[in-house]
Amino acid sequence: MCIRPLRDRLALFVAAALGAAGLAAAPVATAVEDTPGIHGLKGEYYTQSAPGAFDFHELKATAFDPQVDFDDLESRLRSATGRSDDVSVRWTGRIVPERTGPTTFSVVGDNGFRLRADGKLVIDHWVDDWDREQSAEPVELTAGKAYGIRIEYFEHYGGSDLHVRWTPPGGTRTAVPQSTFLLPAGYDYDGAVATTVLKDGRTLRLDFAQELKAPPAGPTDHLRTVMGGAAWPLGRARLDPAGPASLLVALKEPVVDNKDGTARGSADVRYDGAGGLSGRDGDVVRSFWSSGANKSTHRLGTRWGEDVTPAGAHREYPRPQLTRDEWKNGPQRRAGLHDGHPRPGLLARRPAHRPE
Ligand SMILES: [Ca+2]
Ligand SMILES: [Ca+2]
Repeated sequence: MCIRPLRDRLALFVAAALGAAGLAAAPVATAVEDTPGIHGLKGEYYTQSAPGAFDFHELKATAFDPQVDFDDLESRLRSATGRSDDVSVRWTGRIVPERTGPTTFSVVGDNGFRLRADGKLVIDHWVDDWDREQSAEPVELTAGKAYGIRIEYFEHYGGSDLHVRWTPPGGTRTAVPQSTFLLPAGYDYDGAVATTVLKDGRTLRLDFAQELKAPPAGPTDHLRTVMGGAAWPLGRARLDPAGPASLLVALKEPVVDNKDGTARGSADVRYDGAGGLSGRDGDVVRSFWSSGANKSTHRLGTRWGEDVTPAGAHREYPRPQLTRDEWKNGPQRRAGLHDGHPRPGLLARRPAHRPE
């Protein structure tokens, strides 16, 4: 869970600390509310007015996005807007760097994008292409200060992905981590701030920025979860014994993934606000749409599967499904050949129109 309260700290919003190289405008400090910070961005998903318009025509859904590092946006765009082409997304919030010094942002995606930091356009690639990474000029950031950030993106057709990265001072290029993002000032959000498919592949954990009351029976009727584009059946929900700010939801079918728990894709969770979830203070949790990592290590396989490699086939690989008392169709096929007729299988593979 990535909640890092900003209590007891007055974050400053410093205008003009970012922007075109060489600009040295006097910083304009603005107080940010002294409340716990929720790490993530507000994502607004729009349909475009026409194919190829690349505009923000009709707002269809608002999401909490922990970060902008999507390998495949298709199912998310469809879930938000009903379609996965001709869609635009705007993410807004603030970024609080951990190190002071020159910081380089870069973005790569399919299709166009632009990035504003502290109100200044630092990457402008509103271009209908894909997989051409764009890097901004390094900008001077100050650790602990909050800078406004806005990422805009459009998907035309075909595949869709987007990765917003940075190279902090003395660091290496990585996806901008969730821990550095804050929601926009004044945006009141009380939904899940992290959603994770746990290692067992059978549990979905929803983390909140507040402690919850024990959920009533059946709140999962009001939750909808999509894994890899497929709606996933849910069981009962309960408070996490490790902490009442998390909800554990049983998955009726295990989510299959790789043995390292690092597979691509995400868990996509929507709550309609009517399932009786409430904070410990009694405030009802409103509807939300969130997403997060799939860390399942559950794999489909036999108990011998881990022993077989390309270089070491199992000598006696058990095939119980091929055990039978007698072979029932062998004699008929052989009988056909003896009679001078081809086997039925050979007839089926003959081309429909053979040259005479
Ligand atoms: Ca698409
Ligand atoms: Ca595309």
